[in-house]
Amino acid sequence: MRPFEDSPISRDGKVLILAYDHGLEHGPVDFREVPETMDPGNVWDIATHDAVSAMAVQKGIAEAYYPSYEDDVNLLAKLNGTSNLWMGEPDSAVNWSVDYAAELGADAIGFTLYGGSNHEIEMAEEFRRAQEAARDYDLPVVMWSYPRGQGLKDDTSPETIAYAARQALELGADVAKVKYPGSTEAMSFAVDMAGPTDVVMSGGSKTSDRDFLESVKGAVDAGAKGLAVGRNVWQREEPEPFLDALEAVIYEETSVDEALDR
Ligand code: FBP
Repeated sequence: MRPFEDSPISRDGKVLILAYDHGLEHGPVDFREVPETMDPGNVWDIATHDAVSAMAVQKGIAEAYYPSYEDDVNLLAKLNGTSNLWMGEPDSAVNWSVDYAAELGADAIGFTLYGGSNHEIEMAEEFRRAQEAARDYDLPVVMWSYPRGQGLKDDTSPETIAYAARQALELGADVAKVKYPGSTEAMSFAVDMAGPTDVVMSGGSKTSDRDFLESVKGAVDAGAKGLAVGRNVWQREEPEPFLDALEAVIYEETSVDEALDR
């Protein structure tokens, strides 16, 4: 395990990963609200904010933009991903290898596992290959641990999220990125189930400043090490002041009111 205290994608043992793989995962709809975000360069600029400890992108965006940002932004190479045009059981194609990500200068590896999908077995085997290759390069591995698919009735119940966190530990991820299960108590259950694997909260669709900060605060109070977020940052007209507030809640552990007053 590679705890955040010793990780190139953390700041003081905490983390804020800015996710920007939505053009693949969701398509144009996510850029509709703030059309400037269609241009990856504008989001890389946002990632230079001090609060952001790494930027998670797919291969094409890394190839095209990382060379211009490598002095200011840590690269989290999101290896697998699938478009929303795919209508089958949840699955995710592996789009680049750990070797190639390392060659591009990646600081960490990201990989989605859809526990509960009909494709879970193949995805876990693909994760195994990526996780072991990442160990060769001493790159931390973040699992987007998202139970979904066939029989799953509630993909954010406390039991499901705790299971997702545990799956990340059992399969050798250093970090489990899980959806917020709705309360500090439920997130704390997930953190306990993850053991030595660090847990970070996944952002989700855009909500109000206060609602989102309350969830982040709930996760941090539960022992989560921070956040991996996309839409709740760059779908805001002014992401910088919101990153200031997130910085306060995550790294300084302030209250939500204090963070909003800044
Ligand atoms: P958000 O904060 O915008 O939810 O981004 C986090 C993330 O995991 C992205 O990396 C990914 O593109 C997206 O969520 C996938 O969302 P979902 O699978 O729930 O549609």
